[in-house]
Amino acid sequence: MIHPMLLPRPTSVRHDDGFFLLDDTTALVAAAEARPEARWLQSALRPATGLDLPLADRAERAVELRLDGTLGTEAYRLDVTPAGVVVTGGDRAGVFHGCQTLLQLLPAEVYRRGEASGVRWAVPAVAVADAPRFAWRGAMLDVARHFMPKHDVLRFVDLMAMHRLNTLHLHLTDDQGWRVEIRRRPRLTEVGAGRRESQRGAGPEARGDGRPHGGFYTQDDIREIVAYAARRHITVVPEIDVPGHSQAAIAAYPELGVGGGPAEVWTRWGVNPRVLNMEESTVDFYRDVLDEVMDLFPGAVIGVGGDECPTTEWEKDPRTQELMRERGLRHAHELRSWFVRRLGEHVSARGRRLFGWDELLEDEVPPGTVVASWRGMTGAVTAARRGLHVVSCPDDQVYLDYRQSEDPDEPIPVAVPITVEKAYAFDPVPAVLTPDEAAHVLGGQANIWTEHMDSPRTVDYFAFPRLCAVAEALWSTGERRYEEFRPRLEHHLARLDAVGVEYRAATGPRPW
Ligand code: TNX
Repeated sequence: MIHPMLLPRPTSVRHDDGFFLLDDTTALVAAAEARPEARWLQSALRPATGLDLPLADRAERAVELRLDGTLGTEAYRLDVTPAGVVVTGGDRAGVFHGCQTLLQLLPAEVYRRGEASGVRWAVPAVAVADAPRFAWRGAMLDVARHFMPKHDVLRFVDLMAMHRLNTLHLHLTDDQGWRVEIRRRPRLTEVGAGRRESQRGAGPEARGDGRPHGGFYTQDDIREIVAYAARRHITVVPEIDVPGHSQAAIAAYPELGVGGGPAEVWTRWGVNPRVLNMEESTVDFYRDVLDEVMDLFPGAVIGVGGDECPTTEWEKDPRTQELMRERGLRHAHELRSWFVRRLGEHVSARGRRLFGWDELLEDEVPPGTVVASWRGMTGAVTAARRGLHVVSCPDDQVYLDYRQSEDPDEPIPVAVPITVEKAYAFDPVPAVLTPDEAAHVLGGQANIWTEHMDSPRTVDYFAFPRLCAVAEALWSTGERRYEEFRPRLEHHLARLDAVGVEYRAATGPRPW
């Protein structure tokens, strides 16, 4: 019997005798509703196996895709016998996850994009029953600090799907770049998508990378990414970060800044003192932006950031003080929640929910807001107790920009080490919550901040294999033991090798 070494680990796996051989007599039989998943499976299997798996109404030797609503959201069963393969999904997403598990049962060569010769495409006989622990299983990509070309985003989406992750949070704007075309405000990308060479500042926080950089997604690019992800049952959550982290927008439209003075797209890292001004016209500007964003991203949740917003500029600015008096606000930080609330009204008027970082909890937040707890898990506790939905992404466990070991050769040694083992121990539900409170935790996500990742190669190195560990923490139920996970991960790395993922090897940093 071949142990299938599935990752993330399914709820249950029964191993039977024998195997099913995929060959040129095998056909695909799919419920009408699951045709898109059937076509996806065909295209996933074809390059390496050279097999077409034609769609048929019935067949002697078939891979069959069925739907059974009693199984539940995203759940599936996978039954392999020598006579055939049946994938039964609780919904289309469940069918898709079952197909991903089917791929993992095949030799790792199945992930290659060219025909692999001399491989027998034998699927071991098993009965898998599986369902996710959490509904929000995410990864955040910061495409603002360093742009990730569309082609590489699509590849990342495929890697997410392979790990049964279902939410891609795109951090689309920051001080250092605006990455999404907004038709009514073209300068956001004409000016805001590029940054010039930095004058290196003092101290590590103040340093940029000293190189000009740019790039953005056209609206067609975004539609393509969203559709490509949807095909893989991944929702893309956009984030337009306000009212801090906004210098790229201010560079494009100086009237958005406090005092209205000129700015350039920021060339340094760290927390920027520049913030948006709190005029009504700024609310109008961002409503227009969010209108286009909501047209592009059909998901239920729309991110507005809200993190790391210094109040010093507001405190020093007479016009802002006047606005505060008019609005009956006593402390400058209340302006941030005022602004976020205004945008929240706009977002909820279109039936969407606001999504933001845990700083939002420092003031009242609109009901229905989804809070990302990043400064450890205290935000998760506070939000859940206030009845808000939570996505856990504590920096000390799932910030994949943090270094992976204490090894002095670790390239780009940011912050504290987060090993694979540490990432694997991630639990999105704080232990102190009651079951009722815990029900507010939608799930979690790993955050990939890219100040120090200027290429998709580097993102591979930081994301993998830690993202494999996080994916299992978000998908699998039951006890998690690292000693049990480790051999499965070792086996799984052969799949990543076949895809061509430049993960960090257990033997240490690569010599670059
Ligand atoms: C904090 S997490 C940030 C980001 C940085 C990150 C670096 C959050 C909401 N803000 O702007 O990129 O730390 O680890």
